[in-house]
Amino acid sequence: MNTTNEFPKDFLWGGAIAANQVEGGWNLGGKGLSVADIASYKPHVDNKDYAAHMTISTATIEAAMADKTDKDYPKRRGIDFYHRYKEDLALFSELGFKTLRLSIAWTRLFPTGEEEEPNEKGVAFYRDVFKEMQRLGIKPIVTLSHYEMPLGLSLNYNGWVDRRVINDFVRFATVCFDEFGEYVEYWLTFNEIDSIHRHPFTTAGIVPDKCSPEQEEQEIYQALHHQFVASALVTKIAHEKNHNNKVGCMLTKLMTYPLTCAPLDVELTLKKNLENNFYADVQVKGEYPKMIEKSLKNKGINIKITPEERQILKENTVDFLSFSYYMSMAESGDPNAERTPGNTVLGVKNPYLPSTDWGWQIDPKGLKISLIELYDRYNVPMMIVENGMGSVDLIENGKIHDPYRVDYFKAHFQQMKEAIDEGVDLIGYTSWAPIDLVSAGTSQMSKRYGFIYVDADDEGNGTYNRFKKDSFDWYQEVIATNGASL
Ligand code: BGP
Repeated sequence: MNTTNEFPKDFLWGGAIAANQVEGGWNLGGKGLSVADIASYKPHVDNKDYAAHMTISTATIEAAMADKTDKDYPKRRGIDFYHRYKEDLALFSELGFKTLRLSIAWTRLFPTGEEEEPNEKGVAFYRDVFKEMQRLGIKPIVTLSHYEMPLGLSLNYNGWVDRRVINDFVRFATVCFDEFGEYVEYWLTFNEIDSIHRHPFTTAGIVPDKCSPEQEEQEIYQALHHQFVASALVTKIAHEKNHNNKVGCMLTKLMTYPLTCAPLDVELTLKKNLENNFYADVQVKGEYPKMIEKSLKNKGINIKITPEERQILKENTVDFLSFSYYMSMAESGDPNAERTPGNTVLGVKNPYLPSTDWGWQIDPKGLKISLIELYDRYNVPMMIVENGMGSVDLIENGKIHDPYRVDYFKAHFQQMKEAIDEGVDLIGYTSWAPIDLVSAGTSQMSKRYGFIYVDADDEGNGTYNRFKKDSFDWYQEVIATNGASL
């Protein structure tokens, strides 16, 4: 057993961002509107996590489309990565990044999603980004779809509910492999594919009022199935284009504990964890788990799956598994068990764990447990592609003291190291997010994750200048020593 803190040689240390949360330039270079561009932020409204999508309707979409400003739409502004990417990549390089996970905005390449040929300016933008990364020795991990589906496909097809969208995605992904293949080896198909249940619009372009309430569950599962098939098809194409391409799936790891050892709590927890693993089961093992199929049938949900599609899933499994990990939660048979905002929207509050300012319960040990559980179940290389802590940071004279962030990461890294020492094949880690960006769930800027502070507020005021937080030096040292400094 390796007794030093050093991580495996060639461990991919880095950070993760998504186009719609950083780029801005929402209407530049021929870019079309994506579902992210209509996510609004209204100050003083209780804009809690996962609430935003619930207010989406055909009417709010139409109002957002008529508004040509970015005033109420922070994701249209991002952090201006579109213009400042060289400066940001230089900072990531100074951190010592071996890798950067980023996404390609589908609408920069295909503004409505249905064009036959890609938008050249969009292609040129990403080529420039990848060239700069290559110059700096930072390997990209590219997410093909990170909550930024073309709004046109959402409006015209109700997003992934319509199987024709598979072809649009395959065309987009093929262009990405052709145009950027010389720079990219690691690809992820869908960010947090399981989140279709929590925010169907953001994840899959499903407009709630286009489905009847009785049909909604059915439509969501059908849309998910189309994403599974699309993921398998592009995995096939990636492998055919270049045998060095490695494609991964991406799961929100929602580690759940029984609140007590009452057998009912244990049973409910087991079921929750089986449901959470279902998405990786299909993509890593290549088939729907039998018990999931049965439970869907029991709920009256009948996904249309052709024999050809089953074969596509079976023959084109992913090369590695990636996941996001922010928190864990508990489950209980007691309907009065405490549920509070934050992660506990998804479960019950765990009395043993502290929470972030946004109520997400901090649980480093849960990361180790997740790694062991997932590796034992799937036996493929793994990457943690999101992990971090949203907090309110204060800047004074250009300095940001964030010891809480260091504590958070340190505790998680130690648990990762223990899992590796116990045999887990963990090949990379990208923090969410190395630089402050617009929150996916709340559209806030003030929910800050970075080692780098961005001078912008929730309304978009500020210079957008970048400042290194104290945690910047700390992460730099961790990477430079490959974990030995922990
Ligand atoms: C994940 C998303 C990210 C990211 C992160 C933090 O679910 O993949 O895009 O934003 O969560 O969430 P939030 O931004 O809501 O704090």
